[in-house]
Amino acid sequence: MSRNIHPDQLFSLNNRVDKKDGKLVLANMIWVIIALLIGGSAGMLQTFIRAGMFELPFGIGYYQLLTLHGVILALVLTFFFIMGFQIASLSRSAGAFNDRERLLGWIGFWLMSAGTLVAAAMIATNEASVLYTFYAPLQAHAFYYIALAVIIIGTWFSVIGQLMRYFRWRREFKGHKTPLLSFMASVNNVMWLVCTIGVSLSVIFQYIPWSLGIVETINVSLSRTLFWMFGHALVYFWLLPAYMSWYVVIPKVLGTKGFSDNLARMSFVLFLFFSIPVGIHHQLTEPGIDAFWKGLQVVLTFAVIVPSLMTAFSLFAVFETHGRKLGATGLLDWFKKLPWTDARFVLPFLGMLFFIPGGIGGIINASGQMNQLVHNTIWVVGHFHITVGAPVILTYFGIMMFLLPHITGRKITKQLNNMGLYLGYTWTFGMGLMSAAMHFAGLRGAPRRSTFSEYGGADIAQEWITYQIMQAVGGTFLFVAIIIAVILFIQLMTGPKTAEVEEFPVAPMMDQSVPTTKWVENWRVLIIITVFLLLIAYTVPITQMFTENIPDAKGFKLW
Ligand code: HAS
Ligand code: CU
Repeated sequence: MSRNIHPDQLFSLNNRVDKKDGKLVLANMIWVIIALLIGGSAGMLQTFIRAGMFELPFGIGYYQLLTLHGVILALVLTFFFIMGFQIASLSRSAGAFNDRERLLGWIGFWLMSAGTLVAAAMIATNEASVLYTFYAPLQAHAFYYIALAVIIIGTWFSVIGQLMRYFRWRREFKGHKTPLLSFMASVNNVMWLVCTIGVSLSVIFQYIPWSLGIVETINVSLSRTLFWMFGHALVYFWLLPAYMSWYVVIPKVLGTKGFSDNLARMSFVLFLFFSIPVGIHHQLTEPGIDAFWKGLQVVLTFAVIVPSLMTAFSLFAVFETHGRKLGATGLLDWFKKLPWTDARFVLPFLGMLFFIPGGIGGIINASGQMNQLVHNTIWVVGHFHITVGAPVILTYFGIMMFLLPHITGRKITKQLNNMGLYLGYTWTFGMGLMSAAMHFAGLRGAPRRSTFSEYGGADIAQEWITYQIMQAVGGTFLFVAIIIAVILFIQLMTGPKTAEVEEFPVAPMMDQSVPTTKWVENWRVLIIITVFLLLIAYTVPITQMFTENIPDAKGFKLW
């Protein structure tokens, strides 16, 4: 195709998600709705149990329910959403998938579905109450680990199909910068392929042989380190689709341009570099890793805060310039000019507000000394509910508001828009209350990953009760919000079809026609730097886990 095509023309080549791609997107989104309902119900019950108000019937265990909650929400819901949204983003910005690329998406979808069903069966039969982090030496049934591996392999198929779509665009429009959304999805996908290597090696060579009884013991430090090499990048794998929407979708919803294409790409590249070599910040209190390497990974963790600060800066810039264009004067008047009745804006905006304390909490966690105080407490649970449980999920909801009608040929009605607003406010109230209570209880020493106990009537445990009741109230509001969400999403997909179809908003950037810095799309360089940083951060600590004489552990089944 022509090299001389004008960038503005390229920008508006595709206005819709292709119909066949849309089916694949929808299949993924249906899993999201199912997972939300099951995982959310489990969550509410947990808050009741922890408040000492409820006991599970039929011999169901607390940790069994907690495993279900974590796996279904943190892995299943997010993975299906991310695959669906990224496929839609590529199809919308780069153009329809070809048959081969789409087939990979479907194979991925079916593998992920099969893995999910087997993992759910293992949890339901109480063979895998080991939580979503599956820390050794707790030992689940081999099928649980195999099922998780199949889910990950499913995402690889889908991701490779998406990357093939992106690279086909690059060949077709040689010399032009790729559409921003497609570039962002590709960064997330490459990060995913690199970070999942560690956990896959651990599952294949450690967990599966050990749970099958082929070997008797497991190297615990190694398994946890390989898990977190993936586990921290995982949190950005959840976050980056939300950032895609904040950079590209939100400005269009406001009716304005995004701040900077070059800045957005740079921020994503920094995520690629720094998301993986930081996993040890989850193991700061663990033995077997030298203080020096913990310190180094803490420094790298502070580096990965920078692209989030760049994102916050871009958002403020967009909001302020937009408000001033509408006539705002004074320091903060622009705030009033934001579209407060549009659910496509309000849902993610509430998420952004959550991310301010969420980010601050992350920085506290990452600070070595303060981590000692919070690590094993429910503070950390509060932290991840105001990161993945609010900014990320509220933005996912905001995306589903337009994506579901867009691919099924409908429009958001006024009534559904209002339901979206109620969803946002109910969720915000519930999550705000629950996670604030978790943070405060954590500071008073309330443990994480534990069921209700009065600890023999200890005074300190009495202090936690009020917070636990607040958590249960918050959990109830969240459950109400989930019911609203499920009804809303079903209506968005099944209402009467309309002649005019809801748009998938994609904004041009203020520097849209400026070419991008060359190396930013030089994937060879990007991957080399990513792997290089990974090796610097992990080679010595992992070598020490093999060479130092720490005994391996046999498996435990404590439930
Ligand atoms: Fe975290 C533990 C450090 C971000 C998720 N984290 C967890 C766990 C999860 C999780 C799930 O260093 C627990 C895992 C487990 O099961 O054990 N986290 C950080 C740091 C960041 C961070 C430094 N975490 C996240 C995100 C997550 C997430 C994002 C999910 C999506 N986290 C930790 C550490 C631990 C940890 C330790 C281990 C704790 C332990 O001891 O176990 C940073 O990336 C945060 C940077 C973010 C910012 C905020 C930028 C703000 C923005 C919004 C702007 C708002 C606007 C609107 C514009 C600097 C972009 C405002 C408008 C107005 C008008 C006001
Ligand atoms: Cu982390």
